Amino acid sequence: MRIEKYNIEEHNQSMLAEHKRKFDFVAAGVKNIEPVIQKLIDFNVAIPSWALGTGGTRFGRFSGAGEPGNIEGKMEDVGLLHALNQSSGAISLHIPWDIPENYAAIKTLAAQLGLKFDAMNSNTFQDQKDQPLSYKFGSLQHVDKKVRKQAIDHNIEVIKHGVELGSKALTVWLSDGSCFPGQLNFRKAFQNTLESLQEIYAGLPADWKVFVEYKAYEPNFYSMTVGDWGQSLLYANKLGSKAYTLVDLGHHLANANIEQIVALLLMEGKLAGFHFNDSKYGDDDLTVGSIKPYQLFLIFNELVEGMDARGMDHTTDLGWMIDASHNVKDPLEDLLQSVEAIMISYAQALLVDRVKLNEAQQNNDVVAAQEVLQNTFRTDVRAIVAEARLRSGGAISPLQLFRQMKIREQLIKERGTKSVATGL
Ligand code: LRH
Ligand code: MN
Repeated sequence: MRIEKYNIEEHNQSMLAEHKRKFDFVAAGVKNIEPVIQKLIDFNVAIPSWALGTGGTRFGRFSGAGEPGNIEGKMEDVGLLHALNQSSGAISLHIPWDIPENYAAIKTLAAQLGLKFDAMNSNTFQDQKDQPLSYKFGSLQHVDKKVRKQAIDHNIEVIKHGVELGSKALTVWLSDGSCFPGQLNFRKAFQNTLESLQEIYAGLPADWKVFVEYKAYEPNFYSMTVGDWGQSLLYANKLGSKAYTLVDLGHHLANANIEQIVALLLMEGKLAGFHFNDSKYGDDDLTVGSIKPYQLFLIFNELVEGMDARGMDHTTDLGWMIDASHNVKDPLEDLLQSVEAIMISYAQALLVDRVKLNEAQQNNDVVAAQEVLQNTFRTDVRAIVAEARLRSGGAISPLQLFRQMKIREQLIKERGTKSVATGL
């Protein structure tokens, strides 16, 4: 199914008066609002192909209905999100969950839906049915060179798919590690992984990047061979200028100061970008901004400050991706909420009075510094985000229109209740 322009226009017409009242109120309090709106219009978040169906845990999965059963259906769903919010114009594929059979047809469909192909994701954390060697004891770290070769070849194959589709980056997340003390020689595991990544790096086209994603634990529960930002940065620095560190918000130990990690990776020019989600305990992959919205704002505050300090392009110089899993929500509604939370935090970070903040920091005026940030965090910018959507042809309230148009019901009519999306 497709959302037509008139669907959006009818919705916006019915919401316009209320929206204008709210927008005029908040705009009155913002100096120089036009560049902020333009930045919001230009900003896009990539949608993970593995998060368009219902997720689950080891304790169970309560399947949803009308899920996309193939890559074309997944692209259609991302196209629906993008039609509604004009901020989801890219899809991030995971191989082998989404192997593109016919590149030309997939690219034509992407063009029709206004979608680009963001970073490609390899998968050496599962054994495929016809796979000769198992990744039970790791992949790029494995003590057996044959297993490492198998994993390297898979990553090279993923790059090939990406080149055909116009992607410009490979994300490598490794479940490699150990579950018990003594199981692994940490130094050898690091060196095997580095050597393997160097072979993958050598296979990167000149204009590509490789994103090294770290994670503190799960599925290994004693050590992970890319366990934190320091280890990922060690790999990225040893690999070369095309290697960067990817920050998945759910991959930290409790109470980690992620905004400080972001500030330092940016300072080093080694920040790849993000897998946005939220969590209260572990890698819960919950809706962005649903548990710790202030942390998300503080991360965007460091991003805007750090990117502007380096003259970076907010839209293109970092990878903006969601990585979430939906156990109890409709996947598309969950993703609409996540994109909205990201746009709100970005808008607030763009409104921070950096002159006043810098002054307070220079005067060690701790109270004034906190007031600058919290005044902005407590500013309701939703009408500014909606105005950016309105001007770029999106819906003033994407979630409301998704429900008013009964889109899930229409997808169920088209796909039935049994279709299951590959992914987590
Ligand atoms: C690992 C991870 C990684 C993906 C996977 C689906 O936890 O965040 O980014 O490959 O989720
Ligand atoms: Mn991730």
